[in-house]
Amino acid sequence: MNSNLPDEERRWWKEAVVYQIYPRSFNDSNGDGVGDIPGIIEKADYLADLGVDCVWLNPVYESPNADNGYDISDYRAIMDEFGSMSDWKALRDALHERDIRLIMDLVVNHSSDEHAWFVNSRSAKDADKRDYYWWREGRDPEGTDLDPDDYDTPDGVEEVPPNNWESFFGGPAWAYDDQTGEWYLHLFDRKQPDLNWRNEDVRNDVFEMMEWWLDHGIDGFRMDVINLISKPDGLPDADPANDIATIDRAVNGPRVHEYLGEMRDRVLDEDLLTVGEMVGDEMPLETARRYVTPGPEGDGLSMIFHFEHMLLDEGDEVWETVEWELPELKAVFDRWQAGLAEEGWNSLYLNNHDQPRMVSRFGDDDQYHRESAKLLATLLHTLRGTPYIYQGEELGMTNYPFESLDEVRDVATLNPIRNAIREGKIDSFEDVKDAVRAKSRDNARTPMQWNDADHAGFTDGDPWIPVNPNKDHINVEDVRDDPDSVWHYYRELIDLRSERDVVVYGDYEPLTPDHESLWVYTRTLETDDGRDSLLVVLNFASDETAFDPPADLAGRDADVLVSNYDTDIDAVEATTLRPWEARVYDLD
Ligand code: TEU
Ligand code: CA
Repeated sequence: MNSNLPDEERRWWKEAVVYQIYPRSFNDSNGDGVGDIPGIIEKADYLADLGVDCVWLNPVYESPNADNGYDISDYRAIMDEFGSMSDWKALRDALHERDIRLIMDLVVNHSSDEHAWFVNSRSAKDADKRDYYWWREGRDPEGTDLDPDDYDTPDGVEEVPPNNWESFFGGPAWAYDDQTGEWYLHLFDRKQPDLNWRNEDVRNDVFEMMEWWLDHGIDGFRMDVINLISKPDGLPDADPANDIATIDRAVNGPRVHEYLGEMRDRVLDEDLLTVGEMVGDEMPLETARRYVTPGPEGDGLSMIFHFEHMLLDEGDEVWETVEWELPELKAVFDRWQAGLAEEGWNSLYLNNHDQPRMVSRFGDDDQYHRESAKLLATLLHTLRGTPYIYQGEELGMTNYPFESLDEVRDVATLNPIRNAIREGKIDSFEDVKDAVRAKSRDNARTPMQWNDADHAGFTDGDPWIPVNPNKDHINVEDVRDDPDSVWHYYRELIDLRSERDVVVYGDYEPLTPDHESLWVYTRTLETDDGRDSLLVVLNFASDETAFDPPADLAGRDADVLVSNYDTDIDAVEATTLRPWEARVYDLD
């Protein structure tokens, strides 16, 4: 690094670029159509060439795969399809040898219903592990707003669950279980029962498991829906006027900081990268800061994933999408950049395994595919925070042109569609096709496009999910050959981050909050060496846009460090930006 920023202010996880791997879709080494750990090892040099500093591995634990590994049946074993524990160790070593750290997904709001804990728990009301999950008696429908016909109970059971919560994946958040005639809570699929964190034994078991993985040399955790672990006392009904937001009752619950504080004290330290996924609508910044402030005032997570920019194009129904507007997108980021400027740290992401491809969503994946993918990359790498690249993003991978339900694999897409067809709200897939194309999680899960061969070089067998036909012109082989590609542009941005402290630590100041298509900001770092400043100018439009610099910057000497167009500039001046043009000016 290039400034004399004091060492105690540095953190490796602030300086890092994280690369997210969804193993099922990354690289298949044995031709069964499913990506696996040996397949990732084959690509370790690829990751090193790209220049990333850390890998976040989506779940690879033993799982019946109701939700692709987010339903874990053994936290200390590797899923057979993905390989063995010795494969996992070889992956860890292959990454560490290349100076790439490794963080693992921690999925402890719920387990699989096939986990030994749940198998025991459901077996009898007085089973040892009964209280590891949320079991409740049903209610008489009389006097509730609930209709017993909406629940999947055996003939003769005319009752409704203890409250009206709905699952994030559609339908009720409670399932009736025949073995004991009680209901269990599942905020996600019915094969993902929620763990009862009020039970100290649950917490002890989780913390021991985390220590076990840390003893295996990992560098941190990405914590799945960690703000759902504390449920409100009495499990009160939610406001039925909300859609799935009914479970907002369970978001940032009353004891969540107590539980995370225990985790911080017993398991975590500040040299680990810990990133908590925080579902829900807008989160108060106070709450956010509490999660990311070092202990004992805060929970000590390195950073969190919030969803506010992911909600901008969400309509009221699962398949309703609305247009997002640039001023709103900026407002979200400006709020978080300012909100965590003094205390805490931001994560930066524009897509992941649950979200549509960023170039299809926020860019123009057709006419200005390359330009807009690069512009979004510029944004991701020049805001203040830690960037997360989702596999394939560095090629500009796009959404998938779904034609039928047969191409859909995701439980969060299938469940609501099946429910809606059953309830007569829609007739067929055709009615939701556009929405699936725009929003389904499967858009992110089509296989990584390594080359233009059959199945994009992902597998020699039949891929578990279809390959995007645009592998013919969007693939690793081509982007590595083309010096002007999105891929090489990512490398440039990653290099810039390691060369210039201002990219990591500099203050963020937005200059055009209300502009319809321009996003302009400065980054400034003051150290004993003096001041280092960058100006970032992004044209979020397929048209040209005039840019007039603010008076205090106009006329200043500057070079353009990175841009997605050829530029020949030696000062900040009024200019016309080309479609999706991005420029990073060096002001010193
Ligand atoms: O996701 C949390 C989550 O609630 C959303 O991403 C959700 O999947 C989406 O909005 C539904 O349309 C995490 C994981 O990232 C996801 O893959 C898992 O399915 C989920 O938790 C359950 O573990
Ligand atoms: Ca395989």
